[in-house]
Amino acid sequence: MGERWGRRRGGRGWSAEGARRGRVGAPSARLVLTRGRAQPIMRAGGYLLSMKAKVEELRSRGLAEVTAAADRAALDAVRVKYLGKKGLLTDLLKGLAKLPPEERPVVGKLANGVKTVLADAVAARRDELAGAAAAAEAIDVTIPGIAPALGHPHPLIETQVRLEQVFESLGFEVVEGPEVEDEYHNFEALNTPPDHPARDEHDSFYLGPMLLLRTHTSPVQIRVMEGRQPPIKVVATGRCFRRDEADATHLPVFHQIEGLLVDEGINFRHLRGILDVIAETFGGEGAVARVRPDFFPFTEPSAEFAISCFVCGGRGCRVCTEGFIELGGCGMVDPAVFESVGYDPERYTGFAFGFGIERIAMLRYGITDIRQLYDNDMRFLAQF
Ligand code: 2NL
Repeated sequence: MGERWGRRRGGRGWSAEGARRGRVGAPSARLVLTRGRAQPIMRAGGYLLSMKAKVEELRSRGLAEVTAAADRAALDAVRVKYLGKKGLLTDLLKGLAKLPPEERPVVGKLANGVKTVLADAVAARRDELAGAAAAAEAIDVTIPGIAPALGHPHPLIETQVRLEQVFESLGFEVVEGPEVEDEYHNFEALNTPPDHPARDEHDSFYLGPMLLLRTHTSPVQIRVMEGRQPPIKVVATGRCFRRDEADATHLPVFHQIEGLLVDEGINFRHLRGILDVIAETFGGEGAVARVRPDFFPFTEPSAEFAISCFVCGGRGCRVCTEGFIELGGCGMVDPAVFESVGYDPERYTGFAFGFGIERIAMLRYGITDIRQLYDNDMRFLAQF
């Protein structure tokens, strides 16, 4: 602003500083006194000064209003107000006619400069507002995401799938069957006579005179044998139902996994071999199966089987009974069962075994109450 704008007929130049001080119109007394033709200079100089002051004021007010414009509409109003056809700067330029001709270029140049400055400021503010609007709409990819609560398989089903994988790796095919069964497939074909306690209404869920919820997965094996000839090597898994009072180790609903292998020349040692593999799967290398005599209507001989404890390795601990964990039952398929499915019991022999999946899941995860597997309490299930 220290720049000189122009000179008046051999007189002293007007500094910007002087112009600003003379905003209200009157030049300083000193100036008046030092000039010979006081009056005309006063008039012309006063008008020039006031014009310069006006331009300067328009500049500073205009800039302030541009900066204050909060949106495009407000900014446009400011632009029209100052730079429009009937705007303040245009008005002022029209007033140039009142100036002596030699002074017009000074104020004209000044006014045009302010016009440019304001136009530039409007453009800059427009960009700024556009940028702000874009930023407000833009997606901030650096904001941390909200992780959706992902589920996972229920520990019981996960255990079932793991068991199925173990048996698939041993060459067994996984099969399924209906949960609603007829008495024939659930009992009769399995050599279970009508006076057997399991067939009592108090022990099974009957849906009709001959229809019930399956009490084990064995009827699935019957259906497989009805449909094809040996060799048979399958495992049936699924939900079974018995009229049990619920407690820490019993529920009216439970899951079973049951294996069946039928071919010529199959004997009890083949069964023992598979049971040892099951023991090693849970207990690691060196773990063994133990079999003790038992009774099932559909196997002869029958046995209960246990595996050496995978916690203490057989020395005895809280989890096991004298170093062994009792798992389920097994045996050689009773010839009467083969007869009911049309297999020649003279030609074919086979073994079967079955155990509860809940028990395996409880051992696996240290669950002490079977009911927790059915409560569907997310605080419990989310742990697995
Ligand atoms: C147990 C015992 C067992 C079987 C299931 C079976 C099936 C057919 C023929 C002969 Cl088709 N047997 N299955 C045999 C012995 C025991 O399950 O305690 N399960 C939880």
